[in-house]
Amino acid sequence: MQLRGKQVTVFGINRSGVAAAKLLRTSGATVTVTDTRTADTLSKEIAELDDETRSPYRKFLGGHPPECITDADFIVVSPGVPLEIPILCKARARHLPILAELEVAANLCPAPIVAITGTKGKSTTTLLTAAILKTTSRFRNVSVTGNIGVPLAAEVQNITDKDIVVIEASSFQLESTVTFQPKVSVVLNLSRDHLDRHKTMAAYRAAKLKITDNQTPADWMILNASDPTLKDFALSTAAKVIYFTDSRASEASTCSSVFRDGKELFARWNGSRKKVCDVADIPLRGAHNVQNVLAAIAVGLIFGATESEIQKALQTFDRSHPALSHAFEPVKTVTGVEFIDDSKATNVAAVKAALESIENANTILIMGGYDKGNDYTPLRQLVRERVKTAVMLGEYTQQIEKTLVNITDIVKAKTMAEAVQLAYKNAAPGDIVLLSPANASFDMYTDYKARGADFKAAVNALQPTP
Ligand code: UMA
Repeated sequence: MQLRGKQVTVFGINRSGVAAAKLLRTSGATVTVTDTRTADTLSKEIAELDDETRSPYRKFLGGHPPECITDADFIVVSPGVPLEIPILCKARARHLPILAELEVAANLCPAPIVAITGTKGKSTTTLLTAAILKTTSRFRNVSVTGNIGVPLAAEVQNITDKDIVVIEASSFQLESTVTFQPKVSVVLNLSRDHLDRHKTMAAYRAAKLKITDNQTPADWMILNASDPTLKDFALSTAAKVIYFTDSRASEASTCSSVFRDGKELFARWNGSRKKVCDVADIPLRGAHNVQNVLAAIAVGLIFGATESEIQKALQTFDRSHPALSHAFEPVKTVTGVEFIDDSKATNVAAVKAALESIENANTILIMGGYDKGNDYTPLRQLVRERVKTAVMLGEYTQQIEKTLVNITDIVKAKTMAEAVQLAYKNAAPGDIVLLSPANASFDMYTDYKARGADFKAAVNALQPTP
């Protein structure tokens, strides 16, 4: 990608936008930045941007006026900027390329890339994959970037061809890629999410599928054979396909695969079958995490990880990474009632996975939040079997209530403290209280972390029943 002498406008001045602007400028481009937020709410980001010996960036704040793209050769968008805003529609009409921060950064990346996407499990699989690759000591450094929190643009200048990069790739990032070509792509699963942004499942799916657009037969694509919605992904890739599945089903297939057989995980690799590890080696709770581990093992095997290296990586896995907080995280047991924080479950599929992992018929489920166009019907059966009370949190729970009416007891709470107290009141020793909202948090909180922190605080404030 030729950047020297180019005029580029970066949309969004947050982590991705700041990193992209700095990278573009260092690479010789002249950069304009623009954000709908005003200067007073952007003081930290502006300080980070302009804290250089060079002249300040040209900025358009408090909106995106037409002048912000007048001179641009192309546009770089932050993941959080929807592509359908009027100024970007105008830019498209003028045939101005609109590129993701990921597209620009990956273009400048000298190391092989493993890109991991899916509706749920991306962060966990990214960390598991990085842990396995680190244990092999085949790379000078394993860099973990993307949706997990650090944009690739912020890291790419420190990356060499002796390293490897593991990227958690969201649909928002993939949507505006053009030449992005990971050495290994991983698609964990696909279910309804982010329809407020993508509008249709077809568009969401198309954004995810971009992960393999430029892969060739020298690359690999790892697919979840247990997810029927991914069946025809294999038809859309030129890469070698490897399946993973939490059942033995794919053993019969002729492709290489990684699978579960009872209490053990196996690989069918280069024509032979080998045991990789025990399910008991998996450091995280829940059936969905078996799938995440299987996907990470497949990546490890591609890069030559041995069984003992994989076992060591799993046994020494660091669970303290912030991305693992609020993801089915046990908080505390109060008078025999266990409280689990799954605030990161911002879609229906994640709640389904949580309930499948619990297998406790006496669960009190706290749900609610900003609805991204969810369909809650896939939860009906599990809720009938496992949820004795559903606590509706916040103002926007009408759709959930409509779906779950007559299936379980429904109670309503205005605040998290009230929701936790109600849940505790409805629980008996041996029951589980699960915060697994199925929705984004923006109705009441800045993000899912703030929501999870509020849940933990409310749980910690509970007084044990004498
Ligand atoms: N903005 C505009 N115009 C608009 C809309 C927004 O200027 O029309 C501005 C906003 O005011 C804001 C910026 O654009 O300043 C948007 O920033 P951003 O949301 O892209 O923020 P970043 O800090 O760059 O975070 C992004 C990802 N955010 C989103 O995808 C929404 C982070 O994922 C990611 O960790 C980070 O890049 C680093 O790669 C977060 C996320 O919520 C965790 N992701 C979604 C998810 O996981 O469900 C996809």
